[in-house]
Amino acid sequence: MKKIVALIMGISLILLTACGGEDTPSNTSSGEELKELTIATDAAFAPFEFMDKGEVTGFDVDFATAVLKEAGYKANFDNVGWETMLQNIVNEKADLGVAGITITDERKETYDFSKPYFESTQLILVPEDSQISSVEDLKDKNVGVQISTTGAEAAQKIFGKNSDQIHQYDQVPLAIMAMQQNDVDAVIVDNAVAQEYLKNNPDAEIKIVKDKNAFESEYYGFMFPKGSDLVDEINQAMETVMENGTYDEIYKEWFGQKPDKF
Ligand code: LYS
Repeated sequence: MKKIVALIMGISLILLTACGGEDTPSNTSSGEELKELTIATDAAFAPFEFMDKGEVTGFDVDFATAVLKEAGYKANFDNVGWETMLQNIVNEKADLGVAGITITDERKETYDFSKPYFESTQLILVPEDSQISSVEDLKDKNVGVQISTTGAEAAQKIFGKNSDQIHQYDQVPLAIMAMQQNDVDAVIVDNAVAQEYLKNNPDAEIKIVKDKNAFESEYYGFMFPKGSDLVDEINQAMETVMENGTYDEIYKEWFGQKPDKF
């Protein structure tokens, strides 16, 4: 009799363990390490991603970490720089890219994107004493942009694709520095990044020129290798994080107010 009881208990235990295992995805079961995803980024784009005491930090970092956690993954940010990021996603050296990346039709030919999570637009930074007050005024000027960005595309629309009036830099801060050294007359850059730069550098003697008619709305998304299995599950998790108040909290932390949209 005892043997039978022991046998039944043993079988129940095996069944219980097996069922438990089925219910919980392997990357979220408690006590186990979460599976890590490599997120390539360009940490010179405050407030979205920048280096602080040797760590990649910013709105994107907090948001992507929350989304990945919701999906049962751990985020490992790899600050490889903008162009290497674009390559690493194609070569699948990174699972995804998060770097204030605008979703564009052209990029969709090479990459998959998550849902949009942030609305942006381009604007113009100029020295405080500049006479430039619209895109029209840029026509005979030199502008700085970050290479391979939507800011660079906007400049190409103004000046023509191979115009030598467009000066391309690896990072946004380098373009701004070039303007401060009078190498270029203006910088075209994403609005929130320009605003953050002015906030952090109140003595930089730079001002913002907005030209609403010239620049369209853009939307940031996470960028994946084409065909990545992760897109659906990350999108689901993103939806949850955007609806359950976590997005609003992170937004408020970095932008000091609630988001109007999203
Ligand atoms: N949002 C722009 C783009 O996707 C600029 C991103 C630059 C990031 N460092 O092209």
